[in-house]
Amino acid sequence: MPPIKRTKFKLAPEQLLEMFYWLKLIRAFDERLSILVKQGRVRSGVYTGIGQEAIVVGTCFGLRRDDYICPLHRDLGTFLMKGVEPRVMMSQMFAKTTGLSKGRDSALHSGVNELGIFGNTSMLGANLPVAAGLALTYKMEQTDNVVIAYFGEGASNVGDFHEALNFAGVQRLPIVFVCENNQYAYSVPLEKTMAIDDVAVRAEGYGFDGVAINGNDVLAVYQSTTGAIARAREGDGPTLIECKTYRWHGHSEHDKAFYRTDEELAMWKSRDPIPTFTTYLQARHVLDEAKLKEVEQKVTATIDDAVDYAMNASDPDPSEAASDLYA
Ligand SMILES: Cc1ncc(C[n+]2csc(CCOP(=O)(O)OP(=O)(O)O)c2C)c(N)n1
Repeated sequence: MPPIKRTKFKLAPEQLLEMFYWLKLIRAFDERLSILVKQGRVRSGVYTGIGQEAIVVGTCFGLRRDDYICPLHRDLGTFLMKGVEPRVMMSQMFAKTTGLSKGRDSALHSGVNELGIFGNTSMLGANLPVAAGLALTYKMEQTDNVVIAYFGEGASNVGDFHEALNFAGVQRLPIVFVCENNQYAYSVPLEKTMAIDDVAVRAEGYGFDGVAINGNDVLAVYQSTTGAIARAREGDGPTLIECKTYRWHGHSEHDKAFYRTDEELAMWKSRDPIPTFTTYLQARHVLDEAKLKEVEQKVTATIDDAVDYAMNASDPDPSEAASDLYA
């Protein structure tokens, strides 16, 4: 695999703190959802990304509002970072009228055109050719926008993935493929689905660079994505970034994940992206006890407010089930 040139970047203290806020907010959002599922209060299927937040924050941080993302079932945090209000996102999980789809879908398939969020379908990998199509539009319209397309290592084994990468490579499309390699596709460990160690090497077969990085290091993710986005904006085509990570919970909140060991989970929890980044911020004197408390209070207040708002919002009226439909 050809080495991708190291991208230089500089983030101001306020930007580092903003990244920290997002990591904490996205973690808290998922943790609260997990509790609400156990209390039987959430109607949607819930697929938390706890442990994977550095990928969401590192990839979305350098995006513009008019860039497009094509998220996965596990990427609720990308919606928040792209500008969906926590209240609206929580309402979506409660299937309330104040949610993105006004209570009409299982929470994971809504998009927001104005914010550049594509509504994914359930079929694994199916978002990738659509993402390539969006990138083709940008190329044809000669804008400098980019698309970020997310997928799991499991999805990288389906045909759609290979077609999308091939097309993006041939057309030199402004797209960044982000693989969230969390070691399992549902209950299946990656060694049972792939005969290679790194998904990143697949990019070479389609004529562009792939890189495998520590997906639990928010700055490493940001660095790779910043370089990939800059190349895409300049017309230099796609990049594949494979972020090695781990999901702490089961595939979804109903999955107890008996297929993995406590030792394995403990090993990955010791690589939690948040304390690592906290230590870095403290060492750089960007974060002190008072600021940490401030961020934590803001996060808790935001989540409390979102849950209150969603729980008190109205349910959809069955008579409106067929409104807003178009062909
Ligand atoms: C084409 C297709 N096959 C199977 C499924 C059922 N399914 C949903 S999620 C999932 C596992 C996904 O694993 P991965 O792509 O690694 O993403 P992760 O959930 O680990 O983030 C499976 C098998 C599906 N939705 N679509």
